Amino acid sequence: MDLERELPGAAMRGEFDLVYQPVLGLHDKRPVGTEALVRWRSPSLGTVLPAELVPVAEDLGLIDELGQWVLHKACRQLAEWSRGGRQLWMSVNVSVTELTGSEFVGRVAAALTIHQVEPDRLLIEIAEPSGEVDIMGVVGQLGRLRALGVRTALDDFGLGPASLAHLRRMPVDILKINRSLVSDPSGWQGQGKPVIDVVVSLGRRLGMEIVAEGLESADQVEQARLAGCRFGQGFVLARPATAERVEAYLEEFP
Ligand code: G
Ligand code: G
Ligand code: MN
Ligand code: NA
Repeated sequence: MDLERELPGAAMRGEFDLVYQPVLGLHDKRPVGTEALVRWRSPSLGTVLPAELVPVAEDLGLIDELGQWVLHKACRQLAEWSRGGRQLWMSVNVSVTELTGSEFVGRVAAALTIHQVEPDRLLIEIAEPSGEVDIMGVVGQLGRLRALGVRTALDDFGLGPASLAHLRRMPVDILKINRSLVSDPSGWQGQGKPVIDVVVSLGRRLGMEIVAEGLESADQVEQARLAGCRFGQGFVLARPATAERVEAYLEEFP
């Protein structure tokens, strides 16, 4: 496949890029952080999204190289946006394969030092683990990240197959409710609301803050706030954008 032929060397050729999607506090609609989302700008294939890129990188053994590039780029950007005392966090997505690699925690520590980023400004997001992964390995690594002072998030919660069994064991600070729960057309009115209410109260009782993802209307934003989600993300609040555009957006919130 073309992807597999082109991917080796893409990092060296400078073809990876990050876009950033702001996360807002739902009480005051101000940005509290941004999430780094990788893009592969391939001259021959066009823009390749992570859903395609990440599995191929894993198959080819290039996921650590990709992940390292993302981590350093995101930390450098965070340091830049934090100058002048701006309090923002940066989310970086990692796959379970990356997280459970033996070098992962050390690499995060190194990136924080190199870019002079306060550990609690970095948020590592992992997708809800599915059945086959080594849960205790995931739990151990998340605990080590937290011991560094880094914050952790469980991404796409509510989408995976074994949510509740794992949730109580996960050392995470933030629960991100997947947009399938949030943007279901019947979501906030009919059967969706009790599901969201229970997820929010479960997360909060476990000591987590809640991010509602995929907010696409003002009504959803208000419902998420009323349901107890402290933070929100979605196209109606702010779309993923280049560093320059996000920088201009942040400037609007002195
Ligand atoms: O940007 P997009 O909506 O296509 O992202 C889809 C998913 O890809 C996100 O939910 C995220 O979990 C994952 N993703 C985005 N950037 C990265 C990355 O740098 N590394 C990994 N492993 N996954 C990413
Ligand atoms: O799984 P993760 O949350 O990391 O995925 C983030 C992806 O979700 C990004 O690729 C982003 O483009 C997408 N996204 C962000 N906000 C919205 C939204 O409001 N609606 C939809 N459909 N996708 C969104
Ligand atoms: Mn994410
Ligand atoms: Na998500």
